[in-house]
Amino acid sequence: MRSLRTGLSLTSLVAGLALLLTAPAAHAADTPLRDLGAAKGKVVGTAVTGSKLTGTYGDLAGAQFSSLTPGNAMKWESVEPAQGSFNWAEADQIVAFAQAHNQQVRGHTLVWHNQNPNWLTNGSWTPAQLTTLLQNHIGTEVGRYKGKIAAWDVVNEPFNEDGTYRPTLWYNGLGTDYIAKALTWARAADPAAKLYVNDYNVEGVNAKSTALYNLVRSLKERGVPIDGVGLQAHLILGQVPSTLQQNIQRFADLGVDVAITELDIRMNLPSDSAKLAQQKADYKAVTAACVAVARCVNLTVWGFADSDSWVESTFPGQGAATPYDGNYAPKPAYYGIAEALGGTSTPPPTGGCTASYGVGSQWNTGFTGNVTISCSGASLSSWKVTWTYGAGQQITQAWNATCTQSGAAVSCANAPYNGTVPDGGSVSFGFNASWSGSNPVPTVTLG
Ligand code: 9MR
Repeated sequence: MRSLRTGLSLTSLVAGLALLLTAPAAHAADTPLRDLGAAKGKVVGTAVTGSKLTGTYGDLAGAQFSSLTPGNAMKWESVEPAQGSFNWAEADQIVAFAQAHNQQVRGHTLVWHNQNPNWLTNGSWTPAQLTTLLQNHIGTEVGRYKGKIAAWDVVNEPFNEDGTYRPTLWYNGLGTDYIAKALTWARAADPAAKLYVNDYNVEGVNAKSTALYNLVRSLKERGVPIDGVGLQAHLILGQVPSTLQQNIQRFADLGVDVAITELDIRMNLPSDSAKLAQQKADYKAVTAACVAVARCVNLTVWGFADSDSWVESTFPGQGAATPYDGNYAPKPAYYGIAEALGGTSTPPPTGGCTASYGVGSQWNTGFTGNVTISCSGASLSSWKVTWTYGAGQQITQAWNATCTQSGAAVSCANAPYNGTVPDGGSVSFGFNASWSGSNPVPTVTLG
């Protein structure tokens, strides 16, 4: 409660609350994805970064999703950066957030060739040492979160594109049996967690997914614990594999669950309304394929907002791969997921432009406000935003817009230089105003 001691902190707290309430308000009536998914027997998840689980990002992560996957926090380099020295802070934080929001956690990932600590990658290990290292790692991490993880991506990305085994630290040292061993150790450490093998480019029927299929079949024949396969689904616009549902079904028929674990659909930038409409269709097709197969239990996006995606830094010139834009406004893709889960769409599926009102800071007689106009699947060449103040607030000065107030009615139009709001972009303006008594947030209209 230290932040309540000073007036300044109190006003910024009030201002922060006003922003929280207003940012997603344009679509407040939409049923959250997690509820739509529940009605279809599907868990809907997102990858998250622990430090961002606050403000609008935290609100959306908690409200829209019923499963969280730590994007990086549970990887070996994160949890044991120096041998024997552990850092569980971000992973613990994400697990606690999930529990507070009645969400599952997908643990990601125990055995991988990437994001291992240097001491492990650069070490020279005998097979016996590697066995001990891996067994201890799995026992320690799975044991720490025993009872709190719905599913573990035990082994990540074991295959090459042609379906041969990827030559990793683990494969080179221990042979193919590292997979069976890892699964067995994970089962011993948390018998309730579902155990997955996870890979990319295995969404359609192809050489790599067939190798995964053969692995799962052989593990089951040998009695090795395996509960599911993760299809990462890092897809390219317009390229959802036509055999996606068939592929999900063949794994289900083997007797394992399927999860879409890391869905994103990237496009060449900049985005425009045609690309966003295609992306909506693609998200809808992937979701529908999962809905069509009962054993497809979880659909997880790899970051829910374009500003939090790995794509733009990894594929120069590509991006806009997630269901929310960089201002946390839902894109057509969001409505593609929602519709495939049985939800209805507002606003129109082709997208549109919205205005949101926020209070930046507030003091005893005045406050600074801001309005952001965002477009997704549409654009503007000029704009006007109107609202009615409910408690006598009075605008005294505005910037980046021309504002007039008559009684309670406020009307703000673009300045000569900022009428254009591109598809996928936004424009903001600010103002100072007076208030007394209360300062309720008005409903703004873009017209
Ligand atoms: O989202 C992760 C990103 O922040 C990391 O920099 C990257 C490093 O490899 O890993 C990303 O997540 C990957 C996931 O763990 C496994 N499948 C591919 C994902 C995207 O690279």
